[in-house]
Amino acid sequence: MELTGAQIIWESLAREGVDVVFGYPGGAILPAYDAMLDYPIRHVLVRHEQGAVHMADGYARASNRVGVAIATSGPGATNLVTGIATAMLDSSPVVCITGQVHSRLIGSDAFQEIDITGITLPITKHNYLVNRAEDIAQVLREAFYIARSGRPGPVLVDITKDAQQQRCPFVWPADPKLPGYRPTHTPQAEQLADAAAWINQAERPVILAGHGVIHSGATDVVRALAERAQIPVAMTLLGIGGVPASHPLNLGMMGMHGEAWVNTAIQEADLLVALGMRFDDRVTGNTGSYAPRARKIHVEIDPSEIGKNVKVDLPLVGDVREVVAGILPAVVPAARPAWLQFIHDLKGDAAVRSVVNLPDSGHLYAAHVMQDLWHETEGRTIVVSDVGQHQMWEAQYYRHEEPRSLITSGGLGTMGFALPAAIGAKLAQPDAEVWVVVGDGGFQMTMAELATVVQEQLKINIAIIDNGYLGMVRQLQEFFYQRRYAATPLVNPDFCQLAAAYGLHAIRVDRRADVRPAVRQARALAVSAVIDFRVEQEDSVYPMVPAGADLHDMIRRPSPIAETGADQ
Ligand SMILES: Cc1ncc(C[n+]2csc(CCOP(=O)(O)OP(=O)(O)O)c2C)c(N)n1
Repeated sequence: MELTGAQIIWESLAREGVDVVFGYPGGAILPAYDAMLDYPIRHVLVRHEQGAVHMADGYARASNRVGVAIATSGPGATNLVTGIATAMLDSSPVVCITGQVHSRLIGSDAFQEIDITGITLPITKHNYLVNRAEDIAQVLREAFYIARSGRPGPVLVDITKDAQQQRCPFVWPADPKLPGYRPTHTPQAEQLADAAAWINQAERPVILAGHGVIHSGATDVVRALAERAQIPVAMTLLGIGGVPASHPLNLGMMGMHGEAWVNTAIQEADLLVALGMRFDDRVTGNTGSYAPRARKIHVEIDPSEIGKNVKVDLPLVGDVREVVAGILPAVVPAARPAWLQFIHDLKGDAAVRSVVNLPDSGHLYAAHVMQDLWHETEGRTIVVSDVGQHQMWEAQYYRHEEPRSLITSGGLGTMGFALPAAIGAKLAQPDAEVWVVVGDGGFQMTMAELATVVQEQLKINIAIIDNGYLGMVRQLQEFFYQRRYAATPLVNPDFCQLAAAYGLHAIRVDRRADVRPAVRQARALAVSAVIDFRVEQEDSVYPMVPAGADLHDMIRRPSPIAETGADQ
């Protein structure tokens, strides 16, 4: 069959099982848009191309399928950059298709010509410039394979306008033909046996569960390992949901804003079993003093992560699910009462300090909102959080039971991620309840996508944690810059009027007693709702490990007495 390059794009996407793409048109991609009308693939018109990639990314994270974003050349392509980098840092499988100027104009600084493959080289897993229609199917076949295999990541395919217009025979390649790309590895049997032996010998082991646990669908085997050997599990931000929050061995989040008992357990451990995580600096603090008593087993699909940040004693390169399944048979059941009791005792102290356990002072704290949202929804929604203090409070107080139920930008920490990513998540899981948890700063970065919510008739609930500041930066200024609030106070629009302008339902909440009724109301509505939670303006996230400090060197919440006093 003879087709245009533009038609081949859609034929290829259909063969890859794509049901929705997120995009924004322009001249260089117009042949593809024109051809799109003849294919039964849903196109979501975004309001800014950054939103398109975040949507594709949110779609991928919610579903384990490849998300697709489309943009035109020049500014359309450059607007994708932050979204691509976000997907890269969090290993999210996304394919971006951009239009490029006519191949004869390349290199001439033609109107809307930009070297997007050059620009995105370091932030894509791979990218392509295609200038012949007959290469499009093969390249897209490869792009999808690369995006989803091994350690997933974004792939960009830049297609010249003439390649979209040319006609050629369409042949769907049987395989991606990438002889130099070997994304899967299997550890040797002796290594698996060593790992089991180390686990059996350990007295104070901790499992560190990262995003890879969720990517590889390893929840059940990780849980089996934890239960059989009674190993407590600490999670990275992106590992949340990998083990149910209600599981007795789930410790919670580790790292800069991890609870004190989690970080203390890591520092006291004699064995760390790191699964699909990469010892990011937000997780380790000072690597020189990180888990000094622990031998370290690192299970990781990407060999370049082994030994990158932390010296590892036993590397196991492979898929987390397969590796843990390989270790399990030789793991001997254990009880470890002393170790578990030690950690249990640490938790008591934290509960006393927690703001949600203080008497109601009449002030609304973001932690209250998170805890009440969790209670109302029973931890069964998809929460898409943005970046900042609210992101950490969400991670601390919303207790996730399921993998893929927390979607957030971890590695790049991209403000503006949440609303568009939630749109993608909702399209990937139409039956799921989706909540956006976003700061008043981050919301304003991509709030134009409210129009996309309306145009696509989506039901999403948006909780703005409105503290009148770029809160996380204000916190840094409070702790380390003598409260000199340079460029962090925000003058905001009236978010309720803004929501109403889009035809959405708006609720304002400034008392704790009103949180749960507002959540109930939002859930009951057919239309999307925006809740403006006016929270304490100068609250801080505790504990906090200052950047580069020792993991055990945490700033703790001031004592409850001082806290209550400050409230009055
Ligand atoms: C695109 C982008 N720009 C700047 C930052 C730096 N940054 C990290 S958190 C933060 C403040 C976020 O404020 P807000 O969205 O109101 O959330 P809050 O911390 O108050 O919960 C800033 C500016 C960032 N992460 N992303």
